[in-house]
Amino acid sequence: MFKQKVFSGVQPTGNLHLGNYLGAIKKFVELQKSHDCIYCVVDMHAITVWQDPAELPRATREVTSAFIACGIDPKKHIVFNQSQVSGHAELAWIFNCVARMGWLNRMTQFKEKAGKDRENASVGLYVYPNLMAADILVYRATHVPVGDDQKQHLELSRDIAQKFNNDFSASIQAHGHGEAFFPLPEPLIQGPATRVMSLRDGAKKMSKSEPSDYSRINLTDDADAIAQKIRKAKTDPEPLPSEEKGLEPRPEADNLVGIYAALADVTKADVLHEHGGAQFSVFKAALVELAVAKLGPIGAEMKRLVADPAYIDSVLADGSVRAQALAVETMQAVKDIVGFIRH
Ligand code: AQP
Repeated sequence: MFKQKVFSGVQPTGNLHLGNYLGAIKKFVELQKSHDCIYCVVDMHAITVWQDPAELPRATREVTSAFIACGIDPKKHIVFNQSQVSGHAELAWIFNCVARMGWLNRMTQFKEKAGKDRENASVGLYVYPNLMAADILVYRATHVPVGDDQKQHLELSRDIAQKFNNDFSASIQAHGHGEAFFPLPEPLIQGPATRVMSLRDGAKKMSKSEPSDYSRINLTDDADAIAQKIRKAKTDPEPLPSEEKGLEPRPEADNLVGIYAALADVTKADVLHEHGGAQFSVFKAALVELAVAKLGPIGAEMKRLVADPAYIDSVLADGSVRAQALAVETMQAVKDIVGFIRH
């Protein structure tokens, strides 16, 4: 009933890392072959926590350059920054009135990010998932490639779409939109690296905001930095197991095997078939070689692209115009459905 369409976003909040690449951007690239795709630099999400206005444009261009360097084609698909398409904020407001407090109170990311100082967190951080639902649904997107950490937010997006469809059912039909106006967007969370962990602690997610740079591989790291970080990555003294089951009680080993598998486009079982029984010194050397071969060209291309901000800005401007045209169409229908008079 709904045309298949892909939407996803990345926040311009700091160092893009291997988790962002394997959990999200690499999938974005693959989906271009089979779907119409819209990829967004979500600058409005970024300001839910303080961002230096002098730094935000650089970070926005860096994410855009990563999209392109990883292989996203901004001509065939749409690449833009969220703040330039007003439909995101407009639909988010309507969703603020659809989503329930009880739903948002269950969001674990808010609890983690607000920490103990909840009273001092921005209201934007609290309603972040409503804006995320609006990002997806303003294009009536059906599929959303994300890392495992976004699963709960995607479930909330589906709940919001469902409640909107139910609450406004009569009006949706009266305006000729059939049974349901919004699709229930499906998360695409697949493969061996949906949750890449810190290189220093197998229990923590690899993250942009972690103070230790040794916890992550940044997409702009050069070969020496990649090699050093992998060599210093925390491991245990045992050799690699030959079966996946043997990784279960060993989060650091599991993480490195998952990274290897995702970079090589094979399964963890394939990696263990080849490297089972190897000492970490040997396996890490193979991982360094693979990571440098895969990430080196991306980092070099990102550096080349960020040196040309006029080109990056032209990509975002072009994408914003095309995204705006799609979002306006949805918002006109939404305003009719909700009962707003349009002039
Ligand atoms: N460690 C990860 N493993 C797999 N996927 C990940 N993603 C993030 N971290 C991992 C996925 O990357 C996409 C973009 O993430 P984001 O920038 O929108 O938000 P984030 O999750 O807040 O990123 P960070 O690095 O974790 O930032 P901080 O440190 O601020 O919390 C999303 O699809 C996300 O799932």
